[in-house]
Formats: sequence, structure tokens, C-alpha cells
Amino acid sequence: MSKLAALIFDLDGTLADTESLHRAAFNYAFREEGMDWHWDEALYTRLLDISGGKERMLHYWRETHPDVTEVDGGAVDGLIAKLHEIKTAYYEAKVKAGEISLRPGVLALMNEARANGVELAIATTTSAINVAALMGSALGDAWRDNFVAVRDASNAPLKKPHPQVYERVLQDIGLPAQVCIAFEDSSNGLKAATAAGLATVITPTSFTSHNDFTGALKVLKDLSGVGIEQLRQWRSQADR
Ligand code: XBP
Ligand code: MG
Repeated sequence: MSKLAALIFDLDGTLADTESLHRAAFNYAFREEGMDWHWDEALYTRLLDISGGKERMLHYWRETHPDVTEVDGGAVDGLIAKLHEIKTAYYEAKVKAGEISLRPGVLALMNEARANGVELAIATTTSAINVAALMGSALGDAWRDNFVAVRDASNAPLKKPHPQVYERVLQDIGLPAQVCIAFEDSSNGLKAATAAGLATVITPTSFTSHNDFTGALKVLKDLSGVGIEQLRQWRSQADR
């Protein structure tokens, strides 16, 4: 049976189903800045192919300004930075108000992992503020003590599907990918984790259920009833 030493979790969509609130936060920021942008569910689902809120807004800006070949770095970057600040403040307040809960099975799996000496880590493209808000709301102020490593947009700037965030988590924990399992909700996340050598369990959300999950270790509705022993078995089967 292969050793299982660490579980590495994506955050948005995996630990919690957060993208509806992210979408509301983006639309709040657009209204606050008097812009005529509105991301409905269908458009946001498409835009989620771009990881990173700032990158997503820049991609949309370019889509809506096809005639502008040379993006005036200063003006557009300044606008996007301001929109992202407003958006993140709104999102953080709603998370701290308790609007988001962990997905089914996540807390039980985390508790079992820690009880069995299996390390926990987070590998996300979202902002550090959002990680702290969600984890603090779910696990309390001492939430960071549960994780051997946390990498986010602030310390792994190349966004999924680039593998940087997973490569840096593996460096931080000092373990080979072969004794770890990644948990993701999207094809971008699956590509990033796989490129870093990680077997990956997928739990899609309504925003990502249409994605291609070829190469996943498992694709599950959620993590209800998934325990360490089951993960060890799946990981061993993957090694055969
Ligand atoms: C999901 C993302 C993030 C969020 C928005 O991150 O791509 O961009 O959609 O958060 P992951 P920000 O699934 O890797 O956790 O606006 O802070 O980027
Ligand atoms: Mg995700």
C-alpha cells in the first residue's frame, strides 16, 4: 500500500463552493465603479477558464475592447486593481458574516488526516485575504495551525493551469508528489496538479461540471464518506 503523507487542497470550488459569491462580489465592484459590466452565471462560468480575479477582469476588458491592440498598462491596470480591491473587501465581509460553509466531507477528512499524521496544505490562485477569511470562518482564528503549507496568489503568482502553486507547496512540505494527493474542482486545477506530478481527486461544482477531467484519480460528487484508508487504496491502484 503506497504511503499517503499529505493532502493538498484547492480552495475555491473544492474546500467550499465559493464562485457564486465571487461572482456577486465582482458585480458589486462593477456597480460601485459605475461600469456597465455584469457577469451573469453563463458568462462567469466561461470566464472561470481564466484563473485569478485580476487576470479574469483583464481578459474580459480585452474581449470588450477588441479594437484596442496596445493595452495602456497604467490606466487599465489601475482600474482592475481598484475593482479587485472593492471586490475582495465585499467578498471578505460576506465570508466573515458566515455566508460560505465548507463542502460536504471536507472537515471530516481534514480531521481524520490530522488524527492519522497526514499533513494538510492549501494550493489556491485566490487572494490571501480570501484564504484567511474562509479558513478563519470555518476553522477559527488558529486555522493556519492546521496546515503545513499555504500557497495563494500572493506567493505563487503564476495561475493554474500553471503548476507553480503546487510545485511551491511540494517544496514547502518537503515531500515528493508520489506520497500526496491533490483535491480540485476544475480542469485548470487538474492540469496544474497533474503537471506537478500529483494524483488528483476531483469534486466538480455547477461552475465546473462541464470541464474535462481526463487523468483524474477519481471524479466524485463531493468528499462525503471519503476517508484516509479509501484514499490510500485509490492512490495504490494508481501506482499499478
Ligand atoms: C479560483 C480562482 C480565483 C477566484 C476569485 O481559485 O481562480 O480567481 O475565482 O478569487 P482556486 P480572486 O480554485 O485556485 O482556489 O478574485 O481572489 O482571484
Ligand atoms: Mg478551484
